[in-house]
Amino acid sequence: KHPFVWEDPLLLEDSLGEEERMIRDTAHAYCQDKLAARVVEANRNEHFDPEILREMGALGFLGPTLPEAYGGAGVNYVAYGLIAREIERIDSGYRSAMSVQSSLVMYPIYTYGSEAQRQKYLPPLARGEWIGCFGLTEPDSGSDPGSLRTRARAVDGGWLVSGTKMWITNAPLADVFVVWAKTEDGVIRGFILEKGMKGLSAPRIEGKFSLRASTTGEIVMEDVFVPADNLLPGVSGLKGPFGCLNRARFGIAWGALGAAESCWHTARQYTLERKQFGRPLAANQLIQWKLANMQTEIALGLQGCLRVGRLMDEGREAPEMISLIKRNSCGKALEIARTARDMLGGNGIADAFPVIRHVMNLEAVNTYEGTHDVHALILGRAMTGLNAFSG
Ligand code: TGC
Ligand code: FAD
Repeated sequence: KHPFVWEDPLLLEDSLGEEERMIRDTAHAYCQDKLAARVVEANRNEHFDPEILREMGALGFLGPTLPEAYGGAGVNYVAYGLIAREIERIDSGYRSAMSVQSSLVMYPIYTYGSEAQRQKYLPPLARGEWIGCFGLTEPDSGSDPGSLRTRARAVDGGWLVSGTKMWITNAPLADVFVVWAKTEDGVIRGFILEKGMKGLSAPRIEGKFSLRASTTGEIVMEDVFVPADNLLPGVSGLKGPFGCLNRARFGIAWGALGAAESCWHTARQYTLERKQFGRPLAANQLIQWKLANMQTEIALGLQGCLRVGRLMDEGREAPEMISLIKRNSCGKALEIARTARDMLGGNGIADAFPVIRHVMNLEAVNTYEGTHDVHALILGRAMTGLNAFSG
């Protein structure tokens, strides 16, 4: 009989290359040594330390798939997913900071930007010296970004951009803002705004009970003059922001399972140690059934992420595949976190354990970058040919 590795039941490890394992080990060590110690206070105090992005930059975790010539690490998408999983094993808020910088700011500048834009912005973003944010969502435009109202009016030498973006990760700390706006002909274009531009502000959103270790804000733009050179020349239409979202959603699919693994391992250890009715909680059938469900969903979910990662590395991914794994990982991770919280009894609500923090975080992770239900509708449309978004 071959041995059964309970924490890696389908031997994901065997499917990784040497370089992928090395990157994963580096990420694991950094997250356990440097992030784990900070997260409880950060979560209690709703604080994100920008130094974290500089540390991630030094390790090559920002824009890791981009070429080294622009400060990237030139690694594949599977490696990017493995990094996201290790970071989110600690906290979804830290993975958010990495995802936004890598997939939603550096990726569009690299893919849709001019050579001058790449040279100017990518190296400091890769080092974490500059912080980026991505403004698509608005107060009246969330799941339906095509309805966005931010406007860019052509003027001599550039554009005047006006509008409000809502729920923007990193916005209050950001130096660089990738903002999506409609020009006078109604076409969506991407603009790079910089901190300090007249008419630009990014107030912080207070009182979140999810992703408290990540800073979230608005972007308020009142006739901000944006030079013509700051328009992203390489794309127009919704496929611009969606191209970025495909990458970020892929990272979330891996990351959410990292958070789920943290909850599963905590619940297993806790129920092995905690005795009630004269024996460990883990000796009860109901507890083992819950642990088996967690193990099964995580193992299967990771295989799906790995498969999509390999297809991305071959350039064969369809966006619907990414919807499938983003939806599956986030929904399953949230369910696993809630179950683990219950298994810890009263201790399940205390931040001495990571579980309640993961529960709270995963509520937002299940909502952002396309809600659980919106991804179901994307898959439903692809399966039936019928669009259920609008009547
Ligand atoms: P639809 O007609 O489907 O598409 C319009 C155009 O976009 C193209 N497209 C895509 N291209 C590449 N990848 C994708 N995934 C794409 N999805 C659509 C499409 O081909 C079309 O192109 P063209 O050239 O024909 O014009 O547009 P719709 O208005 O019907 O959209 C429907 C829907 C629901 C799919 C979409 O709007 C959606 O996904 N909504 C969810 C919104 C969302 O995900 N927002 C995310 C905001 S950013 C964020 O949350 C960051 S959190 C980060 C963190 O902290 O980690
Ligand atoms: P709505 O679109 O109003 O949806 C509300 C509910 O209605 C959901 O359950 C949804 O599934 C459902 N629904 C919507 N349409 C349909 C339909 N057609 N059929 C059935 N049900 C439907 N955005 C950015 O641009 N940049 C960021 O950096 C960013 N960071 C974020 C960070 C946090 C912490 C959060 C919470 C959000 C962030 N977002 C960001 C915004 C995020 O992408 C949106 O919250 C998300 O897309 C959902 O939009 P909404 O909140 O307006 O909800």
